[in-house]
Amino acid sequence: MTSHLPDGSRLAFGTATASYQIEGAATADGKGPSIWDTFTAVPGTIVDGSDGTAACDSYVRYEEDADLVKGLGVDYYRFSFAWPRIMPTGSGAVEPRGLAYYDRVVDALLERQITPMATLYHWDLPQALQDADGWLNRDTAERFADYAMVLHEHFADRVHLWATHNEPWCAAYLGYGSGRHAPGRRDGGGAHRAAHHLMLGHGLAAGRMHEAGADAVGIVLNLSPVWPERPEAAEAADGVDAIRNRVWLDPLVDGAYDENLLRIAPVLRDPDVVRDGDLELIRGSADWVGVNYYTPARVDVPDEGQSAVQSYDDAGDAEVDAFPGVENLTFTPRDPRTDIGWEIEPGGLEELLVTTHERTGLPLIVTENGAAFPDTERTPDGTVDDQDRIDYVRSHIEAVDRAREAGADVRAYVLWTLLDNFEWAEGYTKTFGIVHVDRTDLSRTPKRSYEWYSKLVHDRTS
Ligand code: PNW
Repeated sequence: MTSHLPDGSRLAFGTATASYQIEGAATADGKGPSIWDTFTAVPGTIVDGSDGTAACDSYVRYEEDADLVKGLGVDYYRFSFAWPRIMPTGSGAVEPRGLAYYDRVVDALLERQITPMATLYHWDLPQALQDADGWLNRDTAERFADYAMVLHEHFADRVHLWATHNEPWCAAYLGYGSGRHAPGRRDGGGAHRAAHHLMLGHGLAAGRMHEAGADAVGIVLNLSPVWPERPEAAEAADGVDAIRNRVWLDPLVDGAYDENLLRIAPVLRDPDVVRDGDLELIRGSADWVGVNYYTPARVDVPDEGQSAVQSYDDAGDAEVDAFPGVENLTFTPRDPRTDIGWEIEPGGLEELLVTTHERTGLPLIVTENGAAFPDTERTPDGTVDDQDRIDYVRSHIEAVDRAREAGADVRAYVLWTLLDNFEWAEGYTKTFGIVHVDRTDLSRTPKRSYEWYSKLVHDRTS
């Protein structure tokens, strides 16, 4: 039986966005509030004080966006559904105007021969579910599966390639551990509990979608190679690997959490949290794994006498919070780095794809890869001349090619992102787009990286 995954005969290409980051129209057509609407309203949460109220106005400009995707010549467009547009309070009544918006988006793609790759959850949880404790509450996993089935039933005739969650690590550890993302809680134990409930939601949704005939249901993970700086850091690195990578892959592959993870996350030993049958349900529930890769994690522990916690990013902070007694962990990226401080190391992607394929035996899709750089250089005609972004993407596609040659079953490369958009806690200050979006009139202007990617895709797919 042929499945709806790209077949891998050549590397397929795509580009990606996410609902809250591009749509705007925060209250249009019956949409309920999400945790990101609530979180961004709290002073101090977003570096420039911005929010997704306008974002890129893709709720209105989706046809122009679809034309831009078409111009790239890519096979796939990865986008996400906003749960509170479909079910304004997270459960119960379905909002037909929300479904109608995604009908327009999906049809615009199909008319242009672009295959939709749909993510069910890219972090915009309905606020009503957060009022009942969000991902700390096991019931949210059940509500997620119901929501997944509403979308599957409505779109199964046109959408065949599905991802349940995007980066549950961010939802759990940034949302409930460091508090840098919505809902802004700071509680390491809560982060691990949320992680389990996210995986449970994935397992429940995937199980029901499979029963209804779906054959390409995956999960998108921000896995990361974890490299100890020296032998003394090996144990700390193992702990980071546990909550970056194994907490997702072990239940998917083995239906278990390993001993080292359970030591770091004792809440996962609680039989009221991880109930009988949960892990069996999650095991084998994914047809493919999406890998989002930006940078490796270099872990060190300070020498005797030095005690300062030094963590370079949100990721580090979340893990420091989640580790009881491991406050001496450090994450120090090497140069060169992108504008967001993330080390540029394409070798990390090659290694990650090879090890993730070995670990899971599943088809892989690079569901996100890209770079934030400021739009300072211009060509004489005013086009953003983002050679640094071109170099980043080129070197990472070469890493994917090497991983495929080494036997990793990588089916597609999806560039993050089509449009400069709302970059979460960074607001509009960090731009990952291959299309510039003017913040005053939201007009779109392709950057040089857009022209470059379009040529690469045309050369490799024709
Ligand atoms: C991912 N961190 O977010 C998301 O899937 C995208 O929505 C986002 O725009 C993209 O990567 C670029 O950031 C992340 O702090 C946000 O470790 C933060 C972290 C990782 C991923």
